[in-house]
Amino acid sequence: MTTRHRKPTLDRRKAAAAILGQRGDALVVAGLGAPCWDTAAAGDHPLNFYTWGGMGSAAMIGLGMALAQPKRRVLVITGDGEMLMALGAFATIAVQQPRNLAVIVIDNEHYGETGMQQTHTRLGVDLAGMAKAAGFRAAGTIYSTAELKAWIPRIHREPGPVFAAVKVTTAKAPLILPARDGTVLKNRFREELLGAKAR
Ligand SMILES: Cc1ncc(C[n+]2csc(CCOP(=O)(O)OP(=O)(O)O)c2C)c(N)n1
Ligand SMILES: [Mg+2]
Repeated sequence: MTTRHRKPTLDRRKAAAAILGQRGDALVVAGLGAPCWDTAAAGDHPLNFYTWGGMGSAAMIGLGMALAQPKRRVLVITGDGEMLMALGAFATIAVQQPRNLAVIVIDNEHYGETGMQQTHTRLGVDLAGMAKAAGFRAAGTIYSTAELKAWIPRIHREPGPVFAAVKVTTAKAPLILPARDGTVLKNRFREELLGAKAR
């Protein structure tokens, strides 16, 4: 745990849009709930894989994609509650060392979607420290716009696995919902990525 705890000030929508605005041809996995809405709000895209309600799966889906598509950057954008539920993913990702994977946690220090119960990151649990200790090549916690600006090129280009926790406020953002049908989302993603091979 970290003893120093700064108050989050960043806006989740602006942070997600700043990161995704430079996604290039990356494959994006959005963790359940609000990170899905953040990702949709930044612009729907056939290469967005929205997990909708599947808690604890985002980083592992991202790892699978990164291993299957080693030439493509894979970004996982998820929540602190979702990541805390899947801490074993840090170890598995560290063992696999995917150069093309970045995991980004939109860390509002709460389970926002279910009523703003505080999570352990609110109490000092340091996700970036855990990722680094597991064996990620780079990991950091972002509190300011300047830090975010410095991290964005690292998220997109630094050899992974890269981890970043973006500390954001609990301000409510409007619901921007993507398509919900999992089969439609999967087929759209596969066709965009694999073309005729997907059929
Ligand atoms: C297995 C499982 N348990 C609980 C839930 C209910 N649930 C949906 S979103 C959520 C909170 C997610 O918190 P976080 O990942 O921090 O995202 P935030 O809404 O704060 O951005 C919970 C507990 C669920 N969908 N699946
Ligand atoms: Mg949260």
